[in-house]
Amino acid sequence: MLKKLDEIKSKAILELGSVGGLNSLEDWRVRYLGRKGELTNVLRGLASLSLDERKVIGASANEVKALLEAHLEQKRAALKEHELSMSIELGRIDVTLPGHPLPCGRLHPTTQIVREICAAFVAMGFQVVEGPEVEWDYYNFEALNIPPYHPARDMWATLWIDYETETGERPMLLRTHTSPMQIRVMERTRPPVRVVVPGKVYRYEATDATHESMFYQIEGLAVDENITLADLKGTLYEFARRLFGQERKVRFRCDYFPFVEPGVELAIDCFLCGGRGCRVCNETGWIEIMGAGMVHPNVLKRVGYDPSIYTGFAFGLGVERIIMLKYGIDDIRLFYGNDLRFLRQF
Ligand code: YSA
Repeated sequence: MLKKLDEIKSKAILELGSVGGLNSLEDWRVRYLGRKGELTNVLRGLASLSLDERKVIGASANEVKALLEAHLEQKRAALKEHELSMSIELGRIDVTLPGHPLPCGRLHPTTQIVREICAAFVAMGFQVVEGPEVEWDYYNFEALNIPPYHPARDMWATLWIDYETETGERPMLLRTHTSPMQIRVMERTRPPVRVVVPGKVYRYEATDATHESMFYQIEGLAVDENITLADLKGTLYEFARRLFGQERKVRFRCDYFPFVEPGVELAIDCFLCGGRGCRVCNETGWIEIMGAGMVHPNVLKRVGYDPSIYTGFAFGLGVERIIMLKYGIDDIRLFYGNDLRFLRQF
């Protein structure tokens, strides 16, 4: 049987040399390696041999099989290459034709606007920093002048993390706003401070046309000597002009946030109804895009800044609301619905 195997090997390799095309190569494969091929027949015959014979002849047959398979692959590659160069030579393949376009992704509209807004503030001298989405109660509330059980906590419907300290407290949460980064930045820098902080925030809220439970905010903070409310207004007017153009109406109104004094809210006239009132603006004609104010002295004291020397302003804007205003989108839920028909428009 060993002799037979040797014969098959020599004959197969000899014949392979004269194979000139992919079709005759397939005939060769069937003749030697196919289910009813010569080598397979030898392997089938192993069953009638003794165990010792089977070991020797089986190993040898497998060697021959591996060798023939390797020759087959080599020959196939060589024939394919030859056929390709012949096709090019004969003009059957036009190598000057443009290739098939590769599918190409793009930036999500939120990412695009986050970058645009940050660039507007960078041009006004702000730096961009980022911070954690899983936060401590201390940064999200307490250091921002919102002690435990303060009713202002109800302004931010909070998603708490199931983590308990040794004393039984549950101080970990998904940040409800980017304001905790005000504290983190001030803790590690001295004035002058000028930063913007883009990032995701989370709220335990029912969704509707203008509310999501996960959305993006951009926080802004400027602290130095002699900063006044006029600086805040000037900066935010300039931002609104850069992003929405000169003709958009901007409204400042008093608002309350425990970490500012005074606090304001900035709104822009509704893109859909032009200020007459509709479902997007809750019949008010205005869409609120950010909260802002002068940093509360208690917040400055908490991070070791002397409020008799330093003052500052801060703001926090909702990114998706800004995109809605800019492009006339009437439902915030479109952003994270993963509908490519919507996303491809940006
Ligand atoms: C206020 C004063 C400061 O000195 C600094 C920051 C702030 C903002 C404060 N941290 C805050 O979160 N205020 S807010 O609850 O009114 O949200 C800010 C903006 O986020 C809103 O003006 C709105 O544009 C957007 N927003 C709020 N809830 C939202 C939302 N966007 C989408 N879905 C929601 N559920």
